[in-house]
Amino acid sequence: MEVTKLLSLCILITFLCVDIINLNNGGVQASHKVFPQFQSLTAVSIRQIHRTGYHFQPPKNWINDPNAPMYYNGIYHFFYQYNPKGAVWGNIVWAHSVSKDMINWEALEPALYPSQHFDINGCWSGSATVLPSNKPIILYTGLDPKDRQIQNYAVPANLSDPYLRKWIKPGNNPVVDPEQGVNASAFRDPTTAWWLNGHWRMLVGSKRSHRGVAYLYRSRDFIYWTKAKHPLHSAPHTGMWECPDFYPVLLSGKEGLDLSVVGKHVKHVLKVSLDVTRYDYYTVGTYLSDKDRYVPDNTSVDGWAGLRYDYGNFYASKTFFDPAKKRRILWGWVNESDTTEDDVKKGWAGLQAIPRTVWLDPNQRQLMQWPIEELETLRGKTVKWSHRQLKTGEHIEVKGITAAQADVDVIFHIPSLDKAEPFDHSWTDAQELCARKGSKVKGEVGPFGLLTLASKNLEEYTPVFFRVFQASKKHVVLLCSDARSSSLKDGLYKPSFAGFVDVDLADKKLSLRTLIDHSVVESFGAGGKTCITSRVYPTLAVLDNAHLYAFNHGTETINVENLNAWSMRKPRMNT
Ligand code: DQQ
Repeated sequence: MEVTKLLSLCILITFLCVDIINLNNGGVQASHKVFPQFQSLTAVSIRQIHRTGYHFQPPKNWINDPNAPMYYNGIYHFFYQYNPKGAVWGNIVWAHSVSKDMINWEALEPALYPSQHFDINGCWSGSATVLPSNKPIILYTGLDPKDRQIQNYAVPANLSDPYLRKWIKPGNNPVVDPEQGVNASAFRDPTTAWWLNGHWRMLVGSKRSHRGVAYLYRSRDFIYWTKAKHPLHSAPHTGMWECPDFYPVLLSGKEGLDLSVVGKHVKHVLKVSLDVTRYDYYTVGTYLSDKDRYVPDNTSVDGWAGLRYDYGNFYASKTFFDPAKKRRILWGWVNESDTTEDDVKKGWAGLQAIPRTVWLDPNQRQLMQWPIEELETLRGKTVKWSHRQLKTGEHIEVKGITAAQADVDVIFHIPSLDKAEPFDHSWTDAQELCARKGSKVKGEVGPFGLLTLASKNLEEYTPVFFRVFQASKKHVVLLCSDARSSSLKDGLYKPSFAGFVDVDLADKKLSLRTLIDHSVVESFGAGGKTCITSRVYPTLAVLDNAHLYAFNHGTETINVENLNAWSMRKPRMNT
């Protein structure tokens, strides 16, 4: 059974599942499936119909977590977990790319690879901190000869090299050892450090039995770290917390903040990547800096019922503060949904979502996310519609752009909400609701939206759409990105990803931005309140045979107030 499907099933029988995952991994407690027979197979080049045009990818092989994104002396640095020898997880090194705009990338030699007793069995995820002396420093997880997870640091060999090509791992590593009581096979992914009251602080993800934990460490000099008596935060029944991320957000406005900002004008966000479900969850809350504790607001819940950055395929994410444009940027890994055999044939697996700017929603209950503005430099040929009606049952083609590699931004206006279908309060699972009420299931207000990567006669299509329900006091909005009809090919994982959109429909408008790139469809509902990324592998709707439509299968007419769609050019991508 595919791991992803298995994982969905597992939410019900969670901890049994953790054991299954560990078995698959040959005993190493990280949730990447290990395929020894494929680990070092060189890429086979075939017709690359599913390779992306403008998403971050190396020329070949496997990639996973984003590591240590940072801005340093005018250059954006991006590191990521990479298998230099094959298209499955294994032989992991820190690949390194540099950019001036986070869209065009130049690949450098790997920055870190196993070489010392403190990382001989692996260089796993970590983060960068730029010290006040303007020196960057990386913290990462190393696997020692006994496969114990320990935390190390690395520094640039030559600060005057603008690309920081070479990194040194000083001999006084590791800087953090799993001490007694800490699970040495579940102790990884150090965060960027923040400075407060004379000490650096950083987090390491872990678990104690089934309780997810973010251990807090303090240091005066970045070298000698001591574990705080209490973790920054922990939550029962959530399993291993991978790749924690903790940062302040302004109560109002889109500006990002340096990690060390505290005060009444900010809230804090704690994100954890839950190994058991493979989704990234976050809470919005308060950092009690005097006690070094984080308390989520009562509008945010820990665990699987909580808020997600993305209700689709998006994991092990990490943010960083970009001082050049005063914004916080989010990077997330988008894994494949095809089979391992497909990946070996393609010669590659995994990509990074388009970097997103994140800020606090004015409602202060959740984050907003939007693709970085630099993406717009790739926009080419454009099509514009204004004030077009979508009557019930209609689908109208958006003609004149490369529909397989496009950026689409639409504002829908809903003339009347009176007939919205009633919402049943037992419908708490958005993905299940989307499976039940797909794009072809007629409604009243919706389903309406886009049919992306569609073949001419709709044998294949990935609909991204809204459906509006009437609950007792408010409207409930569902956003779906449904892969079930995305491909005629069998053996793919084709989930009906969905999330609810916490939006006020007073103006009767809903916006949708969708980035389409051959095998990835990244959508931002209501200005970035709810985001969903789907991986799809059409067989007919490929390259010039892909089409894009706007559609409405609700009884109520929907107006497309504005639609802008662009063909997207290819950036320089790690060549
Ligand atoms: N991937 C890394 C780990 C991390 C996991 C290993 C998350 O450090 O916990 O490649 O995808």
